[in-house]
Amino acid sequence: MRSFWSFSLIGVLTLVFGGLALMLVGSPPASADPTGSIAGEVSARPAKNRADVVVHVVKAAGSFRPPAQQPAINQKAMKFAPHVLAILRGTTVRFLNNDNVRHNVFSPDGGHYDLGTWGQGETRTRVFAQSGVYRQLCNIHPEMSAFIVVLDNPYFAVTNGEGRFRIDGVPPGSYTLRAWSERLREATQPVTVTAGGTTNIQMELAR
Ligand SMILES: [Cu+2]
Repeated sequence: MRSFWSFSLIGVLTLVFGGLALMLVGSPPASADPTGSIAGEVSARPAKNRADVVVHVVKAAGSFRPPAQQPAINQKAMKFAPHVLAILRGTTVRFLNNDNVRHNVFSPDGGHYDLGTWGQGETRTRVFAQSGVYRQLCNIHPEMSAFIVVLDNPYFAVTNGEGRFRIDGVPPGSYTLRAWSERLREATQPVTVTAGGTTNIQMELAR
């Protein structure tokens, strides 16, 4: 019995003083995230216009490298997918034909380019060195279209079907956020990003 009580006493004392010590010292510093996030929702009517909106930071300091992983635009089931692709300036985009018909890719933008016409399983690439909006069209199937939005910094996102977006890894600071849509007038909004925080944004787009 005696050993039981002394054992318990030591246990209780350890807990009490251990707890006190932790309270005094505080929790160990977590590796603080030096960047923040911007998240939110774009509203528009009709609801389908909430999707495929490019939300991006207009101007940010720094020099940025294109991603090692090259994004792709697929031509599949007679459609470009994704319909809207946002990329950092300097990024190489791969164009894939996944249909058993031949497709072409050309654009009237960027001084007009034509990547040619090719068959199933083949790929072409293009480097987008200048920022801007580039329509992607197919001269065989006039109903096909897509957009590549080339941006000066990597702080961008494309909204999902509900109009939601999230941009992570943004250095703290005050910025202008812009929303670009194929069909609606662009909108801008000031935004402040804090380290470790998420700034919530609501944007409304109109025609
Ligand atoms: Cu086509």
